[in-house]
Amino acid sequence: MRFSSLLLALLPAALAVNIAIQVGVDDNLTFTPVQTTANIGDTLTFTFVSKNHSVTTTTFSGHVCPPPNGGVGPNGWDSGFMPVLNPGDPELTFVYTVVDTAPHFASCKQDGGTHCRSGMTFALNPTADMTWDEFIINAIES
Ligand SMILES: *[C@@H]1O[C@H](CO)[C@@H](O)[C@H](O)[C@H]1NC(C)=O
Ligand SMILES: *[C@@H]1O[C@H](CO)[C@@H](O)[C@H](O)[C@H]1NC(C)=O
Ligand SMILES: [Cu+2]
Repeated sequence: MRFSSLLLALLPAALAVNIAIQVGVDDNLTFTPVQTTANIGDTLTFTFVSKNHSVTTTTFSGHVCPPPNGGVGPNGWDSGFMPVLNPGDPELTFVYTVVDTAPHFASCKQDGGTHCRSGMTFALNPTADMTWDEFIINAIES
């Protein structure tokens, strides 16, 4: 009993994976991929490849755009602005470690929300009730 609960406690960490997301591929206002599932302990590595974006959590609906400074929690995040002056610079990454199983919705806070309202959206662990497809519509209409 004790041994198996120890194993269960260690297993998620042992299997933690990193998920790579690119921000601004082709100079577009996009995250690639637009959504992912991840387990507690996994990391999301956002690499900024063009322009001057952020990845910042916001609300699923209502006042989606712009995401607020610091992001929307609990357990939200905000990369801050990441201007791509030297593409490929290792500084142009932001790593978020997944700490819960809740859905999280993120966008870019640039330009008073214009990137956000153009549909620059990302979902971590979306659910059947809170899908990325619905989130992007909420962002465009916000
Ligand atoms: C960028 O936008 C162009 C024009 O809409 C589109 O053809 C291309 O597939 C987009 N690239 C990505 C990575 O979304
Ligand atoms: C990036 O965007 C922010 C917010 O608009 C701005 O304050 C900052 O000066 C920009 N950085 C560069 C290098 O353009
Ligand atoms: Cu942006």
